Amino acid sequence: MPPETPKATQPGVITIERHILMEQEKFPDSSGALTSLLYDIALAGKLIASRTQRAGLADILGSAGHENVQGEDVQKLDVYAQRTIYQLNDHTGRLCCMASEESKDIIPIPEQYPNGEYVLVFDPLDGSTNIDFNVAVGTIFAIFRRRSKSGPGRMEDVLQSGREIVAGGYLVYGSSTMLVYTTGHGVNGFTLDPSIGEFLLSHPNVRIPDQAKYYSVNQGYEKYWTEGVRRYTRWLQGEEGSSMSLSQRYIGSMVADVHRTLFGGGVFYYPADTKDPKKPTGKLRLLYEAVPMAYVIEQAGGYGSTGRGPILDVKPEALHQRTPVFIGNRDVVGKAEEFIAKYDR
Ligand code: P6P
Repeated sequence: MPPETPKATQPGVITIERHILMEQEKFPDSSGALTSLLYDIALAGKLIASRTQRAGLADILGSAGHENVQGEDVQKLDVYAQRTIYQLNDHTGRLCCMASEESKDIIPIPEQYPNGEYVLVFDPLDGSTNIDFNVAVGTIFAIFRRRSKSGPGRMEDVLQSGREIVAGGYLVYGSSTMLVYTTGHGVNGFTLDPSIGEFLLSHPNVRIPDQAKYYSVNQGYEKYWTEGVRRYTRWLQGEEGSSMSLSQRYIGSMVADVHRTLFGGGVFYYPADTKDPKKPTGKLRLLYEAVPMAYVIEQAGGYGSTGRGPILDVKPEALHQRTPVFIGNRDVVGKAEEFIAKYDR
């Protein structure tokens, strides 16, 4: 019996490059700059993946021996990821500036290169403290159009709310390497086939499952939470008059925890807590962690909240501003807002 001839309408293998081009065809007047920018991010992902997959073999495990602007110990892979993303983007003429978790100020385009129309903000290697334990880590990114007319990018080009975002997504370096992103027309997931070095479309039109399955929070900090967050967590555990019956999962790597929430359903949260007076609104950063993840989850039918309202509505006042994060199924995240409104004046 000869193999069935695939129907003409069923496209075969779709690489991320081909998918991005297909997306671009929907916008005849597009310049192609965003398309090329997304290519560059995919290429950065391949290079970073190649290092993370063999981190234990090369001398790139462990600390780089200095702290970043967050006061966190920089890992050697952090440095590699930051440098890779910067070097792939500093000369292309597509960006007017960049911003990174690893850099105190905005990152200008070197003066010998042209300034472009876009801004790239990113966390080069989120969860990097887990690398030495072989736990999944990731890269998170968001792309905005510049607001200033021309010349070098300025802080006003970077401090934009999530409502202005043009594209956002993440790479997760786990049991496989995936790139999940959206340009505002749904979410698509691509899996890296290391044998050919291509990201192939593996999860088209991703939607968060209707049924929540997991709740994901660092329960070790419960004593630092507000009453509303404690009662919300009881509700997730089937108390406080709830019929919920969820499993608890927490990896301690935001990209991996949000990725499981997106594909498995449920909620990931890192609430405000009193653990560190310097971080009263929790640990996660608004611009290059919460916003891209909230954008992806909302494009997949979920919701991203600060606990008091949409993450995407928040206008950043500072580059490394932190925010409480509740991301997942809209109904489950909405419940967090109810408990916080009721118990945390
Ligand atoms: P904690 C990793 O260090 C990170 O920035 C996020 O990826 C993760 O969600 C969070 O911190 C984990 O923080 O306090 O639970 O260890």
